[in-house]
Amino acid sequence: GFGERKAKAERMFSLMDGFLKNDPFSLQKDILHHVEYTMARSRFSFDDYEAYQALAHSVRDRLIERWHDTHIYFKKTKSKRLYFLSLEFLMGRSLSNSVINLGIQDQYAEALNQLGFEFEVLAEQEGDASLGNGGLARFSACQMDSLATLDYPAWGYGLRYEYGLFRQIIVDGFQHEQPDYWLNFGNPWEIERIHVTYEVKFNGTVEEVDMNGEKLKVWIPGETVEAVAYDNPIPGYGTKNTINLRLWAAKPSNQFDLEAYNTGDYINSIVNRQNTEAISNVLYPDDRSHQGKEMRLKQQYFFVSASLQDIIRRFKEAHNNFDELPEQVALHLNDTHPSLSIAEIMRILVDEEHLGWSKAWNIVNKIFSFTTHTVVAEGLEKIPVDLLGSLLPRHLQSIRMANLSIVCSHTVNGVSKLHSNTLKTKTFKDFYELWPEKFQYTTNGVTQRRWIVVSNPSLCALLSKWLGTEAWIRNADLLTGLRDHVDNTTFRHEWKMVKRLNKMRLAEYIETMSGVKVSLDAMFDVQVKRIHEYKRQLLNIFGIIHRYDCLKNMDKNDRRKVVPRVCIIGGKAAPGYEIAKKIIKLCHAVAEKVNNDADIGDLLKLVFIPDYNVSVAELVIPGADLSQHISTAGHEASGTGSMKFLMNGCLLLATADGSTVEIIEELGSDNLFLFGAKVQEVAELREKGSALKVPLQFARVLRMVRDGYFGDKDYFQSLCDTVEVGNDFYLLGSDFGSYLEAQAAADKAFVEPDRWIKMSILSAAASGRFSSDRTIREYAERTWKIDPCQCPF
Ligand code: Z15
Repeated sequence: GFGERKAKAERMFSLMDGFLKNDPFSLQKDILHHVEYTMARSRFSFDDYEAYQALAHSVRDRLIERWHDTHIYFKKTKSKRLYFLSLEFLMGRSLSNSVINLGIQDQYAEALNQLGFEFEVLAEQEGDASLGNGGLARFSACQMDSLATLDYPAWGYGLRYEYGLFRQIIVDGFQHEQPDYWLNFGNPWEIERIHVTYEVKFNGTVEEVDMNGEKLKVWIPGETVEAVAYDNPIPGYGTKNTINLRLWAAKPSNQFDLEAYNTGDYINSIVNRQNTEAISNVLYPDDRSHQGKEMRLKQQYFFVSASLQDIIRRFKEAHNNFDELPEQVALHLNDTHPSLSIAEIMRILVDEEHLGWSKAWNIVNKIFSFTTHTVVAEGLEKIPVDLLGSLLPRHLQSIRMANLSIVCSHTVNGVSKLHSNTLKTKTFKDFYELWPEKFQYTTNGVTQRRWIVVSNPSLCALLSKWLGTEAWIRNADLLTGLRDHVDNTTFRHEWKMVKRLNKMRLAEYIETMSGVKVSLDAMFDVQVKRIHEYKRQLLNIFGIIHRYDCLKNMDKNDRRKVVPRVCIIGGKAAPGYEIAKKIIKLCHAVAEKVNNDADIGDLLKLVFIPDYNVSVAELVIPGADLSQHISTAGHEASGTGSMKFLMNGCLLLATADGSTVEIIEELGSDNLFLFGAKVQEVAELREKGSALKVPLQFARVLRMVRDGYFGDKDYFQSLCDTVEVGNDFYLLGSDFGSYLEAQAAADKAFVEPDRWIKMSILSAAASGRFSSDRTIREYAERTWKIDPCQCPF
């Protein structure tokens, strides 16, 4: 009875000694407890890595408490939930972020000091969780942070790849890919749910069976795989709410292949069982186009099926009428990758819940929203009919993933204003004419918790000091308050010192990574992002070659007026993307020449930062003076890197593409360096073909590369072909002149430190709108129709 249960609950609570305490002494006790009993190391002898693990486990315990309470509360209040479905999440490291969001950073620092450790040193022991490729995946991670912080009852669903995005190593200037077996040393941030499992079916046939006179379609699968849940708590900042990111791993199913056993083929049947685990083994490393890959389709369906079974089970625990589904559940498709969800939920409602097609269809039409992150129609996923037909015989109805998503979603979101216009007028023009009301846009954002508080502690302190509050950490709009102090010389001096400190951190990293010594007085000019032709890293490198060429031809007197530059480039190329790999090699070839030219010295350095990932970004972005976002107009759907640089007081050199257009609206075009063709000019320029005007300097740089000035003459010819007049799809040649002008304008501004710092402050002050908190609030109110639900303390 009730009394018995209450007594039991009280006893449990007293055994737990209440909830975990966060004073430094309790933290120390817990850390040592984990050294001894979790790590099974002696408390008298453990190294930094073991200390990190024990520390992480003590944080995990605290996360689990809040995560439990949050979910009990969500359940109790029966609030409508958002399920965010994404095949990629780039979470990066968790330790600092968790401790900051839990609000116990200082206590931990003190606890560790007394044990003879430094928090920052232990934090460096953590590897990145790289379960994604680029912008889309990091944007998913930022959105999870904002969903938790804003108290939305949300769940993330994804795949627990055993191999994350490859590690990039550079050998002789060439990219090599190494497997990222990230779970090798254990992962304290996940909770294995051995009892949360679902069977996922593949292949086989569809048969019609007669059920009491009614003909039913039944899928007889050829193969069954088990999905096991791994939960990753996501803590909000300044709230108790801690939401869940549930990632699925594939395990062999317990449905034995009886036939194989009976025929005595025991060993082979075990080997076959093991093969099923391969489904969640590896993340596909292209951040576009996975056309026609069977394993990729298997991953997508495995993910979708497990997630939906879980979602429907949870719904049915509290409801018995599917008409209530749209009031209780919002399903968000992050790009087309999870769009099989639509066909799968129809299958569940029709085949398993027997709702009938039209009733099911009506429900399904009210629950999905879809965000597309791409511009070009060719980038959209298509699945060959025969592949889908054999793998999922009951789902074969539509195979253009975007079409499926648009038809069945109530909202189709673009990721910036410009992107949305492209969707309406080009990519999905026909659909837009049919259903104009479906098409919306919600401009991307990034979380200031990760991109200022975690990655730039000195700027964080400075902001709080001058704004007189820490409230900007939950409300980035308050950053506009920095404008009030822009004329204050003390403030400007402190701002400059913060930038210098971060440049120092970065310079040290560069020296250890590449052996190149850089001057802190130089302008740090950074372009870090995936390598793509449309992002035009080649334009940047050509600009550097031009700069080098000018320096070589300059007399000593003129050289004294030149602003020294450290050009920093970083990013991964998809393993099969030949041209992108050649761009990386060219960057190294130019660096080799320039950096070893004693005559040039500190006036110009070029460094390639290998293995660009979230934790490297945390180091690089705060240390940048200038950053480049130079895609051909109309090709970058949004771009989120620019927002991180903006927040960190870094000036932008950019084209009017994606989110830059909106950054200009906030910042004013005087406070950044804008260049290049506008989106409406691009088509016309392309039509000109070989009649297109290209500056002489461009032709000269191209000639230098072709003639072998940087070595590897033959290897670079095909790269040069891609930008030859008449073939220059991304318009490097025609934008080169205005690119050089923008670079000259940046040089000019840099020699007026006061002006530069003002621009830097105004950049950070304009970044509030690009917080993912704003993005998430817009989605929640307009698209998902969900309300905050704060778990009381
Ligand atoms: C990806 O990272 C993006 C788009 C895609 O279609 C795929 Cl498959 C991967 C990026 C966009 O290129 C970028 O402009 C945008 O900011 C980001 O998604 C987040 O929306």
